[in-house]
Amino acid sequence: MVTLASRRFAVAIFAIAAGLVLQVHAEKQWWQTTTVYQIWPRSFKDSDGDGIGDLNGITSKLEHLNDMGVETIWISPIFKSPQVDTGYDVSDYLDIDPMYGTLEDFDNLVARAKELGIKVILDYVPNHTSSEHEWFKLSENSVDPYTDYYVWHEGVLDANGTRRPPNNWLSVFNSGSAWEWSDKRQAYYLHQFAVSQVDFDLRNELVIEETKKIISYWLDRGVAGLRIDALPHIYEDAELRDEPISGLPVPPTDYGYLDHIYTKHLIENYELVRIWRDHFDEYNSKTTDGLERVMFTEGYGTTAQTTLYYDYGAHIPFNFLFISNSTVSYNAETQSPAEIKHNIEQWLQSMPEGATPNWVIGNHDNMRMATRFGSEKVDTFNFILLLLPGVMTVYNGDEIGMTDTYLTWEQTADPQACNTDPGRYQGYTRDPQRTPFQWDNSTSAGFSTNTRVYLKVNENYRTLNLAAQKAADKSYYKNFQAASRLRNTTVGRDGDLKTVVIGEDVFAMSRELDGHDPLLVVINWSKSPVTVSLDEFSNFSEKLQVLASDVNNDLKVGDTVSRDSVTLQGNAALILTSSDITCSDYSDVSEVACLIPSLKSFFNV
Ligand SMILES: *[C@@H]1O[C@H](CO)[C@@H](O)[C@H](O)[C@H]1NC(C)=O
Ligand SMILES: *[C@@H]1O[C@H](CO)[C@@H](O)[C@H](O)[C@H]1NC(C)=O
Ligand SMILES: *[C@@H]1O[C@H](CO)[C@@H](O)[C@H](O)[C@H]1NC(C)=O
Ligand SMILES: *[C@@H]1O[C@H](CO)[C@@H](O)[C@H](O)[C@H]1NC(C)=O
Ligand SMILES: *[C@@H]1O[C@H](CO)[C@@H](O)[C@H](O)[C@H]1NC(C)=O
Ligand SMILES: *[C@@H]1O[C@H](CO)[C@@H](O)[C@H](O)[C@H]1NC(C)=O
Ligand SMILES: CC(=O)N[C@H]1CO[C@H](CO)[C@@H](O)[C@@H]1O
Ligand SMILES: [Ca+2]
Ligand SMILES: [Ca+2]
Repeated sequence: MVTLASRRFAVAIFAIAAGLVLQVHAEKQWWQTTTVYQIWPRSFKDSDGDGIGDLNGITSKLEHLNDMGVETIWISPIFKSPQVDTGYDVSDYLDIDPMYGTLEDFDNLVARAKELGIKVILDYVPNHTSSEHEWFKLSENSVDPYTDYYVWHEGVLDANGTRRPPNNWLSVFNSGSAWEWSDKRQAYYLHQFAVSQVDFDLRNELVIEETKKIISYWLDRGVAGLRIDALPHIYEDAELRDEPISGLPVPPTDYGYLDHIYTKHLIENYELVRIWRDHFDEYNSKTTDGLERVMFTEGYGTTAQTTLYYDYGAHIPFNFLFISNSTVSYNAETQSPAEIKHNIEQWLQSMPEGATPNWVIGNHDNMRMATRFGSEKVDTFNFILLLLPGVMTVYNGDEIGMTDTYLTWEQTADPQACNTDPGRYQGYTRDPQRTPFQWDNSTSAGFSTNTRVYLKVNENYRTLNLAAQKAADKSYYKNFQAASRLRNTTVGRDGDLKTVVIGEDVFAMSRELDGHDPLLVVINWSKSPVTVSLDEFSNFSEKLQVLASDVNNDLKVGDTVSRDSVTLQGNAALILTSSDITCSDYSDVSEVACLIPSLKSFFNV
């Protein structure tokens, strides 16, 4: 294991040797350059008209995902669950919830995905089970070996004989104490999330063995990896010490009331990731198909806290810097070319040498990308993230610029919001980003034949939908597809990265590799007119040709601009390359120039 100190040293040397250019050329495994598409199964596609998305619905859309350029899908929890927290409360890790289908449906999905070359990743929730899980029922009745599978405590008695929880810990979901009394067991159990999401005691070796069995079970069923949920919350202080008050102006039952020094980011969480990585490695060493199975980890924290998961064996610890930097949410107010550059560099400089970078633009826990940044920035962020080196994770619907849906207090289902009140729920609810996928302008946006669906469809579906964007000459979707094609080239996979801020308003980044066609992304944030020179990118020819442009831009594939004087309209987002390149220079089809004819037909030019 690399220590933090020696790692920083290695990074420093790397930074000096590489100058400002990140060298990323090396032999790569499938997962190091993949695009991960996060599917929220409940609202993706309903195949049987019950108003709830399901596995057969996902299977029916795999071909479409392939066409879009997606190589990996990550499906949020589909396991048996009472659905108190949309499946993040699992009652059987080894079975599929009937509302999503059956194990057979799942096997069909994996088989079809394999035919199309799509990898499947599942969500694994190791922190807690639903209180309806068989293990919890047995634990509550003190049946061995399950007695100590969860965190139990008999509580403490006040002077007047009243019993209360052992400490002041609070639930993440703002419901007050993280401890709940069980009459059966005559003890409190810990729940960092909802009352019915019971925290495991992962200091118990038997529980760790169970986690390994669950991982192997799904790998055996053909998944290419697991995304591990809520890592920072796995271990809590063994001495159960009270947490200090944060001083934030929130009610004392809100999670933010305390400073979580004893229930979050404990070093034991990282040590558990190491145990799992060893398990993955052992599994991989026994397989003969050459497919490396991998572990993605979810842990919101400072960049140092998150990148430390790499050192402990996570293949990809999700990078949320395009969502927030753990203190400040990154949105239309905080964005600027300088911040973009800073975000990119912060991650690259914090991750250990040789690690695979990754970038997340949205997920089911945060406002949609188009709502956070404004619809006019959809192409901007898709171009940047798709053409950065490493893994990009996109949340379903962001590729067509879906926006958050307003839901009333009565329509709200998310426990994190329902535990607050009608005056405050909007600040906590995660439902607006979870409404049905907008496939077309038919009933329920083509998501379901049923007019009654899990969360109401956004009213903008009549114009904002995939079918319309496929039919248009230019659209967010077509731009996503084009950028995905360009990402899937030698330079997109292996090119060195250079990022530049020009003046205050323009962000530009290149991917370059000796002997291969280069790529250049240029973005304009400006409100006041400036014409910029891109001469800093001196390896490009003096005339640059357009490969893709934002939906409001008049520039078309094949149009040329002068490198020393480019005028960009408001919110412009362009992907450019040298104009002197031709496909015949190379025999390799994965060169940018070889894609130009297909990009032209793509945009009908
Ligand atoms: C990437 O390009 C190769 C050809 O170089 C092609 O076979 C493959 O389907 C492409 N993948 C995607 C996701 O577009
Ligand atoms: C017992 O004492 C505690 C404070 O130590 C107080 O919060 C609680 O309300 C008391 N209960 C009763 C029944 O008096
Ligand atoms: C997050 O960003 C804000 C605004 O740019 C900055 O003040 C703060 O220091 C950053 N925090 C971290 C942990 O990087
Ligand atoms: C619905 O979509 C179809 C196909 O995309 C289109 O032909 C039709 O005009 C649309 N109808 C309305 C009312 O927008
Ligand atoms: C430009 O080309 C030179 C010579 O091939 C190379 O050394 C340099 O790294 C390239 N610049 C970038 C930003 O990749
Ligand atoms: C960026 O957009 C603004 C607003 O439309 C425009 O005035 C400005 O000229 C553009 N900047 C560049 C560098 O083209
Ligand atoms: C980003 C993410 O997946 N967050 C999840 C963390 O865990 C809680 C409880 O399992 C979920 O509610 C969140 O959605
Ligand atoms: Ca269904
Ligand atoms: Ca825990």
